[in-house]
Amino acid sequence: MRDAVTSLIKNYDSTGRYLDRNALDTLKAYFDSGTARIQAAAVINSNAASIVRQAGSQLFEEIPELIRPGGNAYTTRRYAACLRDMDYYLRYASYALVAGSMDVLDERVLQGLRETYNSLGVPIGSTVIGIQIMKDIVKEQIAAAGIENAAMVDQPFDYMTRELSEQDV
Ligand code: CYC
Repeated sequence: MRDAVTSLIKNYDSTGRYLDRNALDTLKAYFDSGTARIQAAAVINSNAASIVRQAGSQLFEEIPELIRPGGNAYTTRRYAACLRDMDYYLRYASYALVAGSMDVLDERVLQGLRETYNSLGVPIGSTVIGIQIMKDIVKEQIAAAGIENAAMVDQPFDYMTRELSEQDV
């Protein structure tokens, strides 16, 4: 599992180069955004349960078929599995934000997920909508907390969305 710093070092080390201007600019941008990343993670951590609950309600309001008989989130077991999955996405998004790298998402969340979802009939389009709803709620709360320069918050949510939706060619 890598973060912004270890991925950069790995790249330079593999070709035996000293850190050049580009590398230093990348590092500087990462460290400059450090406080905002940590503040964003703090907002997520202290509101996680309510973010998941609110996003779930909004998702089932937008796509009520999910919780009707025949829907993938119908029965309390599957309803709970869906909220649990949303909680996974939120928690791992907070890790990726702090790491400044999407590597943790590839390694811990996305690997094999599409195949699992397809085999269980979990609708990917609806999952993507759920992830985007969480992103919007998180962004609202971050703005309300007065955290500036938090543009990076979109990244992990958009990354999971994109990777989940990607079709095999
Ligand atoms: C199931 N979600 C699962 C399963 C996995 C994950 C592995 C199958 C095993 C199980 O039921 O626990 C996902 N597991 C993960 C992820 C990680 C992991 C991401 C990384 C930490 O370890 N159904 C819907 C909604 C959506 C949903 C759109 C919620 C957004 O209609 C989710 N996921 C959902 C449901 C199941 C599931 C309902 C149960 C499906 C079933 O058993 O029939």
